[in-house]
Amino acid sequence: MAELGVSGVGLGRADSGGGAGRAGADPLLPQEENGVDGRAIRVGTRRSQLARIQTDSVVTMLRELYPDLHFEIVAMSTTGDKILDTALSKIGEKSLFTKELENALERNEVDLVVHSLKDLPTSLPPDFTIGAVCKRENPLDAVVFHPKNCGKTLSLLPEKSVIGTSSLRRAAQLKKKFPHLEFRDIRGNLNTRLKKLDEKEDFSAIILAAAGLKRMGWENRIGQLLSPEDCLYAVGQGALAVEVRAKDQEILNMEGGCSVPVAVNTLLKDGQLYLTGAVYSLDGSDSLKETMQTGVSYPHQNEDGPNDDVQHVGITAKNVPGQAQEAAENLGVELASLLLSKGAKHILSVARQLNDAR
Ligand code: DPM
Repeated sequence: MAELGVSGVGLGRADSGGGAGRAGADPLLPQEENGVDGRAIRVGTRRSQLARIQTDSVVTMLRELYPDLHFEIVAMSTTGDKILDTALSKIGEKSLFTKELENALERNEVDLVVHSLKDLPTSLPPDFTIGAVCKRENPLDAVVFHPKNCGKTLSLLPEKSVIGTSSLRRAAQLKKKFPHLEFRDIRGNLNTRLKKLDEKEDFSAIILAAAGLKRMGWENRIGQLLSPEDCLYAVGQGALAVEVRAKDQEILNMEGGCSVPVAVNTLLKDGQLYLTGAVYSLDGSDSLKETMQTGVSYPHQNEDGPNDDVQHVGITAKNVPGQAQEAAENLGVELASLLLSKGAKHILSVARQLNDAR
């Protein structure tokens, strides 16, 4: 899986005007030279401002990596955008925000689709795959307060204050932690929700992902960041994923090209985890490779499953105790530091420059 480093976010480019327009039909484009094998690369997105900002940030990175390719953004609405009067959890469709985009992928109307990773169902239909995941933003949930509650925290809000969220995950955890508060559904995109909060007296505060607020430029509205003890975030929250057709090798190759020549290998043997990491120059002549190991033996399996006191591991592997996960993660960090101390950064930046110049 390639990792794109998220950098600049821009709203520079207008979309193709709505619907699933085919970029190839644009008479102004030189048809032979505008893409992989002459293809224009069409990138599908939802229409909300947040979705557009997210998609634009990915397209900006792709344009930097592939200045000769032509990218076109195709915006469309999904069920989750259209049904605004029903609680999310009651609509009864898993792929609320992704289905229409996948349909367009299937019909070759778009070639890539940018999603929030957490909006993707746990397993994708077999015809699709994730080509890239971008560097994750802050994964935590955040509280945005009504202006009249500015400076407060959830625990300081008066008895029976109403908090807006349509996330069962958030409501369930926060009800337990803050029993003096009431929770009510609030739907619509981020702009709509913030408006509902600010311009009425219905809600004392709403809960949103810090990542979305940051991307919208509304970081200053975060009144309280919820620690994992208050509210565990959703799997994948804060990361963007690029979904592609599993059989579209040309696009998959392109996505692979976004990565840097970093390689790892892991071996689990006799309670020891061995991790080998390496970086390479483009022709492989210059390289750096190191192996480190750590003990991950778990003497007795905890009866109620793995303990989950590891807070910085975003994904919890089933049946692996927290200690072992933590050891594995620390090993990765230590290995990366070791490689960096030996000059990995230099090798990678030369490789990146040379690759950009090709
Ligand atoms: C999913 C949920 C929500 C979104 C449910 C959950 C929040 C719904 C709500 C699966 N998708 O998190 O428990 O608050 O009523 C969504 C947001 C982002 C991606 C907005 C948000 C942006 C952050 C990111 C909606 N999807 O969660 O505030 O990139 O993770």
